[in-house]
Amino acid sequence: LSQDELKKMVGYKAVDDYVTSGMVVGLGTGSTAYFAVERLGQLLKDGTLKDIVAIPTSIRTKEQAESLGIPLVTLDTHSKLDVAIDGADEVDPALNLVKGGGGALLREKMVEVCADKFIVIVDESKLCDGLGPGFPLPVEITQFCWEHTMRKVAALPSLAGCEAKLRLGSAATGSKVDGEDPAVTDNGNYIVDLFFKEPIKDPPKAAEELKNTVGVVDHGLFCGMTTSVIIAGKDGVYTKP
Ligand code: DER
Repeated sequence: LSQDELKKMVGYKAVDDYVTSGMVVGLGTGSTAYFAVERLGQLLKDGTLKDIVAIPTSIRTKEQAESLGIPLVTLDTHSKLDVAIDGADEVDPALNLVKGGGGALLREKMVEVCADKFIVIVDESKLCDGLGPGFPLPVEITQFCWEHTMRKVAALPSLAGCEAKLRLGSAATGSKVDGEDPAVTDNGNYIVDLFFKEPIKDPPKAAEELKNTVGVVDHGLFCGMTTSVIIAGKDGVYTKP
């Protein structure tokens, strides 16, 4: 099975297994979440699901959902969601995540902390023993004095040894540079990607230090948020825990 077919399997399964009529559903961002949004649109169209409202986690997910006729609301009217479904860049054994490869981490976290269930959908390549080396940690920062904030972030004790790089080009393409200008998120901020040679020893501590750094809007460590991870691997689909 191709990686796209694996992503489609878990995206569809998440909607089939966790979404029922009448729910408020958070829609993630990225190439795996794309399939969950597609499945939700299908089931609404064929009448399997009714009375669903959804909250997108990025402008591009909003546009995809609108094209599928999925009724959309925002956190302003719906601060409590039944379920949110999203991908991840890395999943550690404690189900802590690195997210933000697609530049949507702030809206994703805002939505996903409000969901009764947060279902993560990944292909097996995202599983890791420790967060960091497998995918750079995105940190969303203000544009004002970004170099100052980047220096402060890189010097945080829990992030020792990281190399910080301002994300250039499109915010959505992760650390793959596709332009010379700084990437700007849906929220008008910059993103710094932190590259690690060794795993982050204490992700919750690192998350706290990042949030306490003035100039940091939010970061891609999603700790203690995951309800379940649906994983598509070569031997089929399985769920953790
Ligand atoms: O940017 C994000 O947080 C995405 O959800 C990312 O973590 C996963 O994107 P992918 O499904 O395209 O790998």
